[in-house]
Amino acid sequence: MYEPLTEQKAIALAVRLGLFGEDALLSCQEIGDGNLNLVFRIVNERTNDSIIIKQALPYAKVVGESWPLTLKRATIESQALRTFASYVPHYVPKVYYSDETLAITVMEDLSHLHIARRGLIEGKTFPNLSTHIGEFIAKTAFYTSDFGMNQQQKKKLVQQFTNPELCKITEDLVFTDPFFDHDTNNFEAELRADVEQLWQDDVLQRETAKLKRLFLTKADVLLHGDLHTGSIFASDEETKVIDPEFAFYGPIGFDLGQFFANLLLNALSRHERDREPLFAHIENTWDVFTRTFAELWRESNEPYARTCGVLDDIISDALVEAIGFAGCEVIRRTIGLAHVADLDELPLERRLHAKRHALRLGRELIVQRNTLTIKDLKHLVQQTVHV
Ligand code: SR1
Ligand code: MG
Repeated sequence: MYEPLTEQKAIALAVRLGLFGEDALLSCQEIGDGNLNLVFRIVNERTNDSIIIKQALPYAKVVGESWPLTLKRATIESQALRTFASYVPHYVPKVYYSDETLAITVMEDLSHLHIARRGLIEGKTFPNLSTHIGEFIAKTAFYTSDFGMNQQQKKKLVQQFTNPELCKITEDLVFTDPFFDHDTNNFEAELRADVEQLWQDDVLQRETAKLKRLFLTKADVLLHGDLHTGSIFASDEETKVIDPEFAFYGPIGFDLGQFFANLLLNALSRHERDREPLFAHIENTWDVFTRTFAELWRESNEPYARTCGVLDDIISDALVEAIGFAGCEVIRRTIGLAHVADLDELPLERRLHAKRHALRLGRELIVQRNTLTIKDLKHLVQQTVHV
């Protein structure tokens, strides 16, 4: 039977599973600060060994019990972590145990690392972040695509990772609600005029509808599905991707776009002179992604691997998608239901300025996505500054 764990019950579960030695002295704290789940950290006080038990709640914690949410997402998450681990074990936490009924995943504790979002807000640079995330996205994308995997096996994975309820959240919160006067939206009263202008923008809506359709229909690669900087643990040396409960087969540019957007949002929260590390991370992510993907492509059995232009088309489509998806993510994190601390923690005047900037930037990313290069993103930030 499913029941939400308490700290005591989480300890009892860890004991029952034999995850610590018999003489362990266990303590537990619920440390979840995300929108959806409970996260228990259990420590053996004698040895300092620790584990994480993550449990899905049957509703969205950020809203409350009025928003029911499938427990199946815990199974999607543990299966995605295991699938990613088969390609990039160094970039995901180890999964020790999972239970579909209890909706739990027991995994490696990464508390020695920082949540990348919090670290970036505090001014950390995480010098390897983009190299690691570029490699993570390239390898997971390539190996789960029809280029890196047997076609029959891929079709089975597409079925396994059909994730309709969590995809619906993204369809609504990222691709729809922020572009209309919807009651899930949440923004400062001072932004109303800017937001209403966006709601009346036919060009923007038409282009966003195209991106939403891609998200709904293009089963290209297994995606993390929610790859913002709060889904990444990092230090100067290490990077680990967590929380793939939104995993599904979708367009190759989606994870890239969400990652770019969250770096851009952090850039907008900073003074101009401090933004360069974020732009450098965006360009390096793209560089590592394209180089890694191209190496795998060249070594593959894909019959078209040596046909001139085929890889170039895949890469250029991925960039157009990534830039467009980044625009949607920038806008929804500014006026939609789920915000980012990078902007929300700014004092009011700076926050309003940064959010107006974000709305203009998000729009241009979506509308101009077909003609922008990766280096243009930095210039677009400069051009869309609100005056
Ligand atoms: C109701 S869930 C809101 C957001 O939190 C998750 O992390 C996803 O980004 C989702 O859109
Ligand atoms: Mg999450």
